[in-house]
Amino acid sequence: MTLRIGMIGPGGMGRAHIERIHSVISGGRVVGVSDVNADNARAVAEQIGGTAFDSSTDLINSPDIDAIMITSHGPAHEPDVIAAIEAGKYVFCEKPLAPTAEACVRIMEAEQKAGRKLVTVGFMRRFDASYREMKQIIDDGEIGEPLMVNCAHRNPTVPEFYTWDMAINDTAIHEIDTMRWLLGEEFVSARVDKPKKTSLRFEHLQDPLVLILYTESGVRVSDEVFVNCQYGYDIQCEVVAETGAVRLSDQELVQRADKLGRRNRLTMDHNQRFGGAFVTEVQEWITAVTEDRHTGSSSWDGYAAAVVCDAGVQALTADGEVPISMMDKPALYA
Ligand code: NAD
Ligand code: ISE
Repeated sequence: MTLRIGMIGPGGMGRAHIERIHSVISGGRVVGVSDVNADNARAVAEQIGGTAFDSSTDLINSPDIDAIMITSHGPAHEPDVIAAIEAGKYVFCEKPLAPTAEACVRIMEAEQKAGRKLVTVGFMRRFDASYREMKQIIDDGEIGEPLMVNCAHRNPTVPEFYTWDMAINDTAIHEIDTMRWLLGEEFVSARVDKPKKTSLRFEHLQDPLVLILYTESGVRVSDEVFVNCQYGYDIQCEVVAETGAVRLSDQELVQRADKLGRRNRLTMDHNQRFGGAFVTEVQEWITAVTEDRHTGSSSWDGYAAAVVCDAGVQALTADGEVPISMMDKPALYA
């Protein structure tokens, strides 16, 4: 059986997912699209030989669509995720699940009413081979208890529509989710340190910044977010533990040696850096949906990340630590 996928918002991320699904991933095909930009929906539908739906509601409720992928902008996710749940269809939603914790709570309420987990949030780093090996080393107790984690999330540049809060709820959200998963703990406080700003940024941004988070057991996570670093898409992570440390290795498979020295190429965007993780993530989702089971990050993970983001955004304009408190986890997500 080929899973018939309907995609809402086939922009940059959506088209990259379509390319993967139609080339290296098996078991699924994007057969319908919708977009607020109807011209875009028509163009993508023509490329894939599928249907351009007039609205996301029509796409979600179509009997010709088995499962939904949402790759529109974060603020647009909530109504479509809820409509997919109400239609009883599995839905893969790109991060963030929704821009605020309250919106994520509404999504969890809809899912609890449906009585089963239908929502997968696109936190792809959980599927990255390097992060997975790092987690295995920690979980096996090979380096003792983690004490500190130092992360860096650098992008070459960001467009002018990237607002000041997006450093946290669009960019750092990746480390927030990955660290919850890697350490198996929730965060209890957030602080933002604001170093000297790069001159190569839009005026409205604090760039770079450092988000400092503490977990329940006291692990300190620092996340340097620098989205106008110019030189590459550079993702770093080192876990310092009681008897050892483990860090992500560099990004490319080969190292060149020549008159200029020993060096490797740097990736320039998320699709290059996390191409393998995206393939594994979407393949696992298609396989799971075909077998009528949930996989990947849940709405609870989307909510937990949003709570930390809300505190981080607050910390951007406040001095000192902002406490983080989460609701009790509903039984559906236990
Ligand atoms: P984009 O602007 O390239 O594409 C978004 C598309 O959604 C556009 O075609 C736009 O017209 C459409 N759209 C907007 N509002 C809509 C609505 N209400 N209904 C239907 N369509 C709508 O943006 P993008 O870079 O592809 O980002 C899309 C999503 O993917 C975001 O949630 C973003 O955070 C996420 N993303 C994830 C990663 C990652 O590393 N996992 C990387 C980039 C983007
Ligand atoms: C973008 O939305 C992503 O998710 C990328 O992975 C991240 O690096 C970038 O900062 C975000 O804007």
